[in-house]
Amino acid sequence: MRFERQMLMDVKGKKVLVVGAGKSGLAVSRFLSGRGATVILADAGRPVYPGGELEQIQATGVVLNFGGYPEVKQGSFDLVVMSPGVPLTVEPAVAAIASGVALTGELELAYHFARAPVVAITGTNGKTTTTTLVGEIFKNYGRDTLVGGNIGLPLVTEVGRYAPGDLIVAEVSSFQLETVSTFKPKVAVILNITPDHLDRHVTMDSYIAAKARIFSNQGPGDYTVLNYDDPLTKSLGKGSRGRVIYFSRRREMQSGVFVREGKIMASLNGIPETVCEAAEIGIPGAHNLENALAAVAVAKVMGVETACLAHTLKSFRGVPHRLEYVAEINGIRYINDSKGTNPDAAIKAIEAYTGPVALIAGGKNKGSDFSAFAAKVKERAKVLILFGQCADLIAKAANDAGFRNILRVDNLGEAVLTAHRVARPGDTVLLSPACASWDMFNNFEERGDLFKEIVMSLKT
Ligand code: UMA
Repeated sequence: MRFERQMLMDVKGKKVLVVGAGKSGLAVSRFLSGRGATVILADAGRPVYPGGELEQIQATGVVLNFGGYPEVKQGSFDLVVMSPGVPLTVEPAVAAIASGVALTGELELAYHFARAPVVAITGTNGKTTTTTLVGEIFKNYGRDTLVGGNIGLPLVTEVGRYAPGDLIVAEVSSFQLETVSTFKPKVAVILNITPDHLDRHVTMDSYIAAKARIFSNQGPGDYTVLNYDDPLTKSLGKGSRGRVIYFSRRREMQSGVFVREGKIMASLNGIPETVCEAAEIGIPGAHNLENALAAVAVAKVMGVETACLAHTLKSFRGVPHRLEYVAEINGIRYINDSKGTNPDAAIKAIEAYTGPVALIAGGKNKGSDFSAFAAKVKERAKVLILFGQCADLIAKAANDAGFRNILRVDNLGEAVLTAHRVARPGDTVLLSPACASWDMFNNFEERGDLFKEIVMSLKT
């Protein structure tokens, strides 16, 4: 990835191509045009925005190039900024790399303007919950904290408002990490790595390599927080030049964050300290305990007082679309886990509940293998209700695992009504699709919001 630091800091008069006109591309375009760059915002599709956003962005002088990309060659652009969802195999990226035009992404750009220390959090699952929790911990501790990144708020939008004494807590994705070059968070967290986004990264090795870029520029004054229980993540520790802090929910450690006799313990300077009872944390499931342990590690290395930290761990109730309690109707609990967009996340969601589960799943396939998911369905679900593009693939995996109670429907509305019909008091109806939403929805939020709306309509 070639770019010059000076170029990012001083874009006045520079010609910049922004690729992808979603949230990230719009934010980058506004930011750069506000700093005097000539911005061409390109998109392979023809995005539609609500409420005059298109006109607003044009009014800032940004030139739109929708339905394809302009040609990139030496001299045509000074800089190309990629949106995270656009792969580096698209024409403008390939041409920029081949012709020596500087290329970067929104995360790297935002980092150049960050004055506050950055805590960056990645992982296949749990990123959003952990990022939000860490943000809450710092806010409750009285630090002005920007919570953003892959969570839905492009950092570049707000980064300039935060002073050196403040804090930036960034959820970062493997897509965003692909285009970083000098990004150097004070604390880098990898929660876990299981197969995901293989349609984009192609191999596990390249997915892991993208994740590991989160700490690749760290030095001795920085911290790398890693999950000791996740073999892939643990093994990355030897590659960090920062101080590695492990967390584990399975084993006690001399140094790190772990659980002893049901208590969350932090031992970072050789003296173990009790934070709170593991059972007291406000978010359900073993995977959420791991998220909480990671948050404890971050808070401790950044000097948060234990009493304040414990208070937030107990009061934090999670994030929308992640094991989100929606309603209880006739003794049946409805849970929205629309953010369960890969098999591993859906497995963890199923495991978080005792009692029979009516599971709603399906959507856009990201190249996932559904065999472990199907085995968990066989073990814990009473019925599997499938819709969307990869319903066939999941049905086959479930069948192969010996699970027969599979119901096929055409859409989410039918799925909820079917679940409502077959569930009994004491059951949990769980939307945890194990797939992306993009075959039928713009994003997982839209899918989750519709689920909640339909469930609430059952109440009346
Ligand atoms: N597009 C192209 N060419 C392509 C592909 C897409 O022009 O080859 C265009 C599309 O037509 C569309 C635009 O690119 O108009 C979308 O760009 P984008 O996919 O980067 O989406 P944004 O709206 O900019 O949102 C991105 C992140 N999306 C992805 O990484 C897919 C959001 O993460 C993030 O919240 C946002 O930036 C702000 O930082 C979402 C996500 O699903 C939540 N992330 C993945 C995940 O969590 O698993 C990584």
